[in-house]
Amino acid sequence: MNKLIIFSICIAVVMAHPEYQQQIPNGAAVPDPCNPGSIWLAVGHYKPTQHTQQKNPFGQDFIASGHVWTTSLCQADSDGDGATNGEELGDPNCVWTVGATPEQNATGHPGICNPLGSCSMEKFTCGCEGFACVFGK
Ligand SMILES: [Ca+2]
Repeated sequence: MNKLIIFSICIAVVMAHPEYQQQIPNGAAVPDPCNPGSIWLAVGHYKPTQHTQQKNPFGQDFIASGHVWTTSLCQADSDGDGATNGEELGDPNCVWTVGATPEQNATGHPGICNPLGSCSMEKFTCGCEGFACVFGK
């Protein structure tokens, strides 16, 4: 039983859903707020390169929109830092469509408060694991 659980966790951890990167503007070029100059590949998750069970607020909103970049998802501020998802992902006018070149580069992470720790609603800290990402260490 434990081997099955560990196996399942391993499968979940290695998946970063690269197909979803193509569904949002600059999905493969979102800056990593924990490591300036690096890219956060798993944009809906709390780990930069890994699928995690706990989605960040943008990941939750992305699911709610059916994994589609809609005007309402673009205009939302999922992480509550004052910048819309579109502004952070380089689509400030919410005109991007799949396959198009975004108007601008991504300037922030839509699911992690910028600057880090400035949003009272989010308890994320760099390097957090599991539920610590949601509830704080
Ligand atoms: Ca935001």
